[in-house]
Amino acid sequence: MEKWRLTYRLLKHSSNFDRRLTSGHRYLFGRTFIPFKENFRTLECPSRSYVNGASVSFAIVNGNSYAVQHRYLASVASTTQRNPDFSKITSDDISYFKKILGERGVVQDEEKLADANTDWMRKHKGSSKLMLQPRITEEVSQILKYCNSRCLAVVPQGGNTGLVGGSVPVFDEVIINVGSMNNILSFDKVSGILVCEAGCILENLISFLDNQGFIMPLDLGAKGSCQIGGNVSTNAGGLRLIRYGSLHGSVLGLEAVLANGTVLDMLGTLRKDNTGYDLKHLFIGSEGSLGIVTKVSILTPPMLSSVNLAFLACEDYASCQKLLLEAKRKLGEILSAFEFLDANALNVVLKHLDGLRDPLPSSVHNFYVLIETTGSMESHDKEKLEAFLLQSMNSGIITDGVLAQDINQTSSFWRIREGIPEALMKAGAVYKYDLSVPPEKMYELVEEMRARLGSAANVVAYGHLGDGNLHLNISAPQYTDGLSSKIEPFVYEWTSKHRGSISAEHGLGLMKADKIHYSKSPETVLLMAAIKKLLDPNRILNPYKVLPPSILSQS
Ligand code: FAD
Ligand code: 2HG
Ligand code: ZN
Repeated sequence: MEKWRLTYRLLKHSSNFDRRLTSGHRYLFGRTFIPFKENFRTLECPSRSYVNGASVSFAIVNGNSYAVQHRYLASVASTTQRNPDFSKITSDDISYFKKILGERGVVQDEEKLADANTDWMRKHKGSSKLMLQPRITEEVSQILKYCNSRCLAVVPQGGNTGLVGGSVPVFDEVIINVGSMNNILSFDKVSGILVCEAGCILENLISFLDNQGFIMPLDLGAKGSCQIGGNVSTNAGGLRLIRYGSLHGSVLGLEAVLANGTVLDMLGTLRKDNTGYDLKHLFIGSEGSLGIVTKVSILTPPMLSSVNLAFLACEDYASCQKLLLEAKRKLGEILSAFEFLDANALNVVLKHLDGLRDPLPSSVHNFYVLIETTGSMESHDKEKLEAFLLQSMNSGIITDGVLAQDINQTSSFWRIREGIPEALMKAGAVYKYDLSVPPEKMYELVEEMRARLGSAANVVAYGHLGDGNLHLNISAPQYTDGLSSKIEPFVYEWTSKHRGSISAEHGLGLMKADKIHYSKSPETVLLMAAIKKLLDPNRILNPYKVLPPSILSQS
């Protein structure tokens, strides 16, 4: 069986907006290409461009030296005051950090700090003067112990690809980046359990596993920059969740360092362990507010030989839902991704990313769905997929479609889907919402939003339909108070009314710290605050994020 290998060029944090998140290719493991019946065509391979450029300007709010700088005023960021209990960095502090980390681990270079102070969306900008780069857990422990004793606030940072302002300082917090802790510690082929340090870049892990005949259970557009520690800390979802579940399932163990420097060894490699509370779950998705994740043990699935990708068109949203149901029923265990985008999303990508073209150019469609199957028996998978596509076409659920015929087509289909956030950044200002909504209601919100905003903005919808996760992105020439007030709180109230979640996978960060009550009951939020106070009594870890500062400052 032929096996395709791709050379990935990783480029982390190049300057300004040219941050490369992914090679633009997806790994394909011994692909089979399925020719399909009359209705499905083959496609010529377009060239690709991976530049993530955007020339947007900041609407910076300049108050006193601790004013928060951000691009629009619709979040907790606009009202946050620096916690006066926090100390400011002194030369003695710098000397101490140099003593434990050496010169190399203490970054004061302005250019590097400018990058580390600014989030991927260019919406949030801190003013930290110090980034620390530990190489081993003991150093993380010493840093936190010291910061806790000095009451120096810190922000844990991974690849800085987060989309909710969680990974950058709000004021002058010390940035702790574990990117230098990037060793793979062990891999067990029989169990498929990988143990690695938190700073490993996701794409490097994918590459490592590729050589072992395994895959990572998560995959996302930011894989070229994001780190596994960041993925765990945000409980990242991505494109494979429908098949392999969330990180709460595949992360088997963790090592984390608490605010006072205590190292919690929870780095189990067992599938089953019911000895008391499973505390690792507190750190999965806690966005650096409870501790710094330093090591991860994760269950990885074996690479299967037959992978297929179809790019399909549906005329209405109801058909997308029917297609999902049918895909679950008919494709069953081989279904590995079910992603959707609407016509506005496709148009933004085609307009702003070079080298891509409409896979179904003969007519305009309202919705597009990518269906990926992954299985172990080519003939079986092929038969299943062909029967499913033919039936969907005959019943009118899909109106057009194309099956990837080679690795280039597969890459370009995925590039269309994964490139949407990047294309939107190039288009101008973008208001981003990441919602879990009952799938049958999901597109009603999009239509209501379009009616509210009229021609003032381009309302774009896409996401992980198979997981009930809508990415509602509102693109406009610039951020304005008028637009913000038409979107919020409406979007949160609507989501809450339908018992949805205001953060399906990106977290709360700074952007939604004061919005948590839309998705969590007051009692739950109070318990979270109590846990935070227990683990981090001085609140030095990622302050102003995740929980409303007003609740944490009570009592
Ligand atoms: P960062 O952005 O650096 O940090 C994110 C949060 O985790 C911060 O609160 C930070 O304080 C904390 N953190 C980071 N490292 C640690 C650590 N070692 N210990 C404790 N806390 C830590 N998300 C999805 O869920 N699904 C997607 O499909 C997806 N696609 C994306 C596509 C693009 C183009 C981009 C830009 C982002 C995407 N994201 C997606 C959002 C983002 O959450 C993920 O990229 C990723 O999980 C963040 O990892 P990171 O290493 O960049 O973390
Ligand atoms: C994706 O699925 C990411 O592409 C990013 O989660 C979504 O930018 C967004 O809104
Ligand atoms: Zn997503």
